Amino acid sequence: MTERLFSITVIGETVITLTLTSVGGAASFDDNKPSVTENSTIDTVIGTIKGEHQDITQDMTFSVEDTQNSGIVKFSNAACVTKDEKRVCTAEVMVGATLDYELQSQYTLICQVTNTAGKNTVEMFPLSLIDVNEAPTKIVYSEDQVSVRENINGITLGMFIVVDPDNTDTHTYTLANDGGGKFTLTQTGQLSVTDGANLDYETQPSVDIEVKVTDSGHLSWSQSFTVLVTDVNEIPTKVDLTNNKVLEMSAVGTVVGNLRTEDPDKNQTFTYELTDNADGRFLVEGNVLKVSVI
Ligand SMILES: [Ca+2]
Ligand SMILES: [Ca+2]
Ligand SMILES: [Ca+2]
Repeated sequence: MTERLFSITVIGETVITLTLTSVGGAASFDDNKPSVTENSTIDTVIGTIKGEHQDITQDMTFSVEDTQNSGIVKFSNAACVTKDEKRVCTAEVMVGATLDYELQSQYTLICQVTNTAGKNTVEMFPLSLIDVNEAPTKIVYSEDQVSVRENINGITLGMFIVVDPDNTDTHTYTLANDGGGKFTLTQTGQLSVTDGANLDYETQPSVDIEVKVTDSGHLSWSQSFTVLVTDVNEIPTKVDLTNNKVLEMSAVGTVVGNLRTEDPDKNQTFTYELTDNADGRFLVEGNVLKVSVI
């Protein structure tokens, strides 16, 4: 007896197989495990969705959703051919929305294929985002204001803290401008006044510095800050008299001269008193030295 083999195809009842491949995409991945690099622009091709149908009379359309309903992936229109006695339809899988690895790194795609007869098949595919290093975007200071009191050398101030889209990135801090050598910064962002800074509110009430921060992938961000030098009341350094000679027998109330003061602080007022009035011979009124007794 000759054995006969029969192949029976039940038109319209056959299963449609769905496969998601990296064909045409920027990154290669195993079939049905798509991946795409974060920050890829919209319309970037990720790969190809392919539907196969044993009924060559049936065309297919594809649609996609994801469990987060983010619209992260979209399909192009399908193109269909008959090959090896199958109907094969393909569409490009493209980026449909912003891809931010740090926001979400895994998605589940719900892909549906519908044939001409209205029959559906649904497949779920995991989509992985690939992280890329991104540059730091900002530097903030640990206090409300970068400030320091004048005259204090070698003091430790606050910390600079970087903002980087990559959550686990590491960073090194340097001063691109150290304010003329008045400030230092540790690699971890700790700001200090140098030993020889001699910050003086009266001559330089603010000092500009620039902080540069570099991440583990050598991407950097620089930002300028103004350090406010705050005023401290300082001791007067000198008192003198505009005239220090007076004739003998001068009348009571005769003006000898005016007292003047030198003081590091500007716009200050002074009061005077005589700690030694030469046995009552002189008195001071305001800043005026007068004869008190003939
Ligand atoms: Ca990243
Ligand atoms: Ca980074
Ligand atoms: Ca001062």
